Amino acid sequence: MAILKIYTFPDPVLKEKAAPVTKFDAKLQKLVEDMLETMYDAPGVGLAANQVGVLERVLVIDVDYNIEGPDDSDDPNDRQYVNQNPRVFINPVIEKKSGEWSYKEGCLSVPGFYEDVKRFKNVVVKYQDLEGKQHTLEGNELLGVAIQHEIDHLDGKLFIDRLSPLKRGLIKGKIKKERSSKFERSKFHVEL
Ligand code: QAP
Ligand code: CO
Repeated sequence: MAILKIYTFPDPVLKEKAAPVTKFDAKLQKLVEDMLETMYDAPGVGLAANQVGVLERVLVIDVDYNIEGPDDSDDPNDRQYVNQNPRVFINPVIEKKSGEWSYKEGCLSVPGFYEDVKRFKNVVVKYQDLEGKQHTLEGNELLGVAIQHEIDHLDGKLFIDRLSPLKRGLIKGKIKKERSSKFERSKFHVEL
């Protein structure tokens, strides 16, 4: 298993549309294992293949687990993961959607920013597992939001693209300013 690099806004790979998976082989299994490890390490509740630079329709989600350990420790080795419920979705398609629900979303590809996003409260998603077998699952509230947020990634869309132009502009401006100051520090100053 390996922890993969998570691409962040404005990397162009996040704007690409991912292609359907056609081969359910060992390589796909390895990608899913690495994506799960990367999500739990982050930690996050969902990860789409685009976010690790792979343009295939693959998602991992776990909205059920908790991390326990000493509150004062930053050491990942002190973490204890409880109630893990890893879900894998290959070629997911939303079949039914209903209701409205707003949730303060974040994204591992837009670190440090959280905003309310309005989405469907309930979705029914059709997807394949690692063996290529078809399944149908209903997701409500947090799981429903996670499925919609992650499928958006496969279509090249970020949660900030669903905000008002004003909020989106504010966030994009802050990220660009942050990036340029980091660049300046590394290029022109040895010490801080
Ligand atoms: C998508 O998001 C999601 O900014 C997954 O500094 C969002 O795991 C599903 C994260 C809302 C359901 C509801 C974000 C971690 C994780 C950050 C995430 C950060 C560290 C986001
Ligand atoms: Co995301």
